[in-house]
Amino acid sequence: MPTNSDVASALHEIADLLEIKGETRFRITAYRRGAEGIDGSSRDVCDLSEAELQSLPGVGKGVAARVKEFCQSGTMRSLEDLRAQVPLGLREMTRVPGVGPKRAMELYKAIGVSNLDELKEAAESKRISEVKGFGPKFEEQVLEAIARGVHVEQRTLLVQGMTIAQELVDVLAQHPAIEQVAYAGSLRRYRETIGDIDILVATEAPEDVIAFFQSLHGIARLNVEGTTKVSVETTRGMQMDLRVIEPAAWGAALQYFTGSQAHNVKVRERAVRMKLKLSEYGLFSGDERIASRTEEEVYAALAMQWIPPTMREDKGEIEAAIAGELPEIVTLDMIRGDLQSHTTYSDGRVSVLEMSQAAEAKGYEYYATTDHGPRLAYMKNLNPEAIDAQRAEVAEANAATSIRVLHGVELNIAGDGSLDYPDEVLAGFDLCVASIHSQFRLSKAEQTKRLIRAIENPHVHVIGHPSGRRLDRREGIDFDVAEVAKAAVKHGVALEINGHPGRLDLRDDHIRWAREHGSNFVISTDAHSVGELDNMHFGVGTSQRGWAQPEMVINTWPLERLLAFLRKAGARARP
Ligand code: DGT
Ligand code: CA
Ligand code: CA
Ligand code: ZN
Repeated sequence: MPTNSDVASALHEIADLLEIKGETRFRITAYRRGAEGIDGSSRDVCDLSEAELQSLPGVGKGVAARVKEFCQSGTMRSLEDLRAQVPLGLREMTRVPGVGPKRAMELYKAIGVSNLDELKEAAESKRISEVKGFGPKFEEQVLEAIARGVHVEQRTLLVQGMTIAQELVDVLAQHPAIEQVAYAGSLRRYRETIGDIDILVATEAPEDVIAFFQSLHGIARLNVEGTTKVSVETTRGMQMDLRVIEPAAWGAALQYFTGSQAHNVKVRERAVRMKLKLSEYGLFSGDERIASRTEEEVYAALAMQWIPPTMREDKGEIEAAIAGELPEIVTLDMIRGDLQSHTTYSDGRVSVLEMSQAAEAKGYEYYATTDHGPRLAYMKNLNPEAIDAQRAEVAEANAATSIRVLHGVELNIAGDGSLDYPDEVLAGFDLCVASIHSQFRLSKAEQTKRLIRAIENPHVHVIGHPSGRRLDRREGIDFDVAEVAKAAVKHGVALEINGHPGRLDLRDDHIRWAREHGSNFVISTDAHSVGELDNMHFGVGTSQRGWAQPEMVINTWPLERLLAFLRKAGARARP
């Protein structure tokens, strides 16, 4: 059965193709919004009825019908028709500055130019200037752009790359000739965005494996180099590098292709100083391979601790690993509860009870609802009249589950640092998260002051997604991380590491700075649906990139200790 991301990909592809065909913005947007709604659905859309589909945000009647068709047949007539009408290379042509979807289609119709190579050749042989509406100047522009390299760096959100990579890894793992398979590169390092997907396969039968790649679906273009490297472009325009290696070199290859490049350079320098040579094939002493099977073996042979992939950025981890002083980092199994999430009292999809049961099913000890306070007036929020009703539902959820359900709130920090409710109302919540959702353009000094004022409120426990950035939409606020961290320590407030894949906020470097000032953290999903509770690993990965230690992260603590923190009882023990 197609996954939600398969369905969303197909809809995005329709939108891409319509754009090239010069269809109306309205139709294109309808497909894109539909794709986003489906991507964000917590349930498998192929299990939904057409009516249920249409209740997803952005999904209208037309899109719903196409989704049904896709779920039943594995494709959509309209997509197949469009694919037949629009050669794939045209999409690549649209990336040339000055060409765009409309002109690409015009050139295709007039002189049959259907990819970048043909475009270049047509410009060189001056055939483009013969087409009505195009001149020699345009030809020059095109050649210049191609010479500069058209591929403007396009980075993809970690979550999108991971979904695709994980699906492929799962498929490859089933292949009898494949002994090991994993994704590597920036994806394995949990970078917030990735340039491409790197997948590593260990096999004794590279030809079989490469033939298998070639038979896979969703591949637009594939380039095989010998028996070790396959570059792939997926139909959605994502780049993928597949490396095929012998099982005996697995650890060395995984270490090499995980990177980062800066990390690798430094590790290799250490090898050289030890009179060894490190490559993707292994660690060698002269001609003798002394380590290669596992990463652990390779690092051990270099007399250093194994370094978690998320820390491999050459930001001090190599020196620490040599000294045997890598800090302990947080892993998913250490997380005892999720402390930011939304229910139907604001913009969440399901009830307090359903979210609580889902948190219980994840094995958590505690869980908090934190619906939006009333200052977020443009959407449904927790207005003062609803607080008591929700508190009663929280009590019911406590009775109905074995976990501790906390009644929290996500407050909005106004430009001056004030919050949604008066102090006596705030005092009634178990947990107050305060976040910035507006006024992103104030000066650094004003933003810092605003955050610190919220921190100074005696009822605030957590600053939610402190920078307010959205990776796909807007930069976060500029603020003084050190000053905010110091104030947070002083007032017993934790800084959130928000695991929503569009946020990942605090970001890695900020965590690292805040940590130096003794800050506490909380890793939360900010889930708006049951499915989004699964995003915890993105927060954990980000916390690892920032070297946050379990001791610093309040939701690795047992319930009693967390409750003491929430009561702001005394000084918090920190090493
Ligand atoms: P990305 O794809 O831009 O998000 O970043 P990465 O780190 O995934 O980079 P990528 O895909 O170019 O290469 C994957 C890893 O392979 C990289 O982290 C380190 C290794 N690697 C690739 N090319 C080189 C190279 O020329 N020198 C070194 N030292 N390592 C390389
Ligand atoms: Ca990569
Ligand atoms: Ca790559
Ligand atoms: Zn928020």
